[in-house]
Amino acid sequence: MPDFEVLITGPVMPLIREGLEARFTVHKLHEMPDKEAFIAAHGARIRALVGGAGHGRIDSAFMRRFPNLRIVGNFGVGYDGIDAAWAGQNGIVVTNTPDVLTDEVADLAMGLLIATIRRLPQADAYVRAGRWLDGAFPLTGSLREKSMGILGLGRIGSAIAARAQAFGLELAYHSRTPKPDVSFRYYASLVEMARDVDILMVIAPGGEATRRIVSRAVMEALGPAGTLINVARGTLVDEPAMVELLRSGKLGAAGLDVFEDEPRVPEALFGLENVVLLPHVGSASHYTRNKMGQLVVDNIASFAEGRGPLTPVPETPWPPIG
Ligand code: A2R
Repeated sequence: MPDFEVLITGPVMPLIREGLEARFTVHKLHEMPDKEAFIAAHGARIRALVGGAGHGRIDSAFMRRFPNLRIVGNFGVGYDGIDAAWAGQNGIVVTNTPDVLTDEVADLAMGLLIATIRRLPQADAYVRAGRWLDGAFPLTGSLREKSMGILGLGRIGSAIAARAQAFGLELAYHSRTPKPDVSFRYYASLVEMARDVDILMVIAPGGEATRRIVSRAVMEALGPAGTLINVARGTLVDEPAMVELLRSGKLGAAGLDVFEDEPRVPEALFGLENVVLLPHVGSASHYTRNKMGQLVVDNIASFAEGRGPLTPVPETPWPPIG
């Protein structure tokens, strides 16, 4: 498709690059010696941007530099790095990769929860250090007779809930609106839910609306016996307050796959025994990343061929309204 040129804004998996290159002229911004010069010279030819976490923000100022931009394909379900509202108002569709990663992230969330409560990384380190020879590993916390509050009972939150039910956890949730046909207790107040549960599972979108929604007050309500698990975005948690509360024991434990300024992680966490730290690997299996990558390519291809995007985000409905 000669007229449909695509700009990839950062490193992507070969499946995406090759899938796009098989159909379109593809430019790689991160490989350009002079990015500004490239955009100034070729910006008007670009119809599609492909971005993802770690590529930098695709905000309105960036998108404005491509006057013929029609679609932005995001690698990942969270698209807080893209100003989707502005895109929608300016006739640009944004796509993400929902559903194909739901089960993988839910699996990881439960794995991280168990790792945090049963202290699996610490137990592994114990064996490797030869300390088992000196005595048994200390007893740990338990999931038995515990309750979990889920912040964000959407696609992934619901998949986590299904797994948590099989583990025997009592469930509650908080979101802006109660979900029909859900039997778990709904809390309109996050701090009230945190007060009532043993575990807070965070799986709502990032962005301004949820910035530091897991506030100091929420974490204090979760308390010294409470466990925080975050598999959403680091921006949802007041990270400095979390570090302080974990250090002082006012928050019991945390399992974290995401951080406010990742890949930079507060070094104060490294020395803590009551945390498990992962490098944002919720969806990071070969199987699921291939599905996500294919969906990025399929969205762009379907759109370019006049069949519309497959998974547009709610801010850019298709066909466009009005
Ligand atoms: O608020 P609602 O009723 O629209 O429910 C959504 C909830 N949510 C929020 N809850 C509290 N305060 C907010 N400001 C807020 N905004 C959204 O989060 C819904 O229950 C859930 C999001 O569900 P889905 O849109 O189905 O997203 P999915 O596929 O589960 O992924 C969640 C996030 C992604 O955005 C990535 O950042 C992360 O998982 O990996």
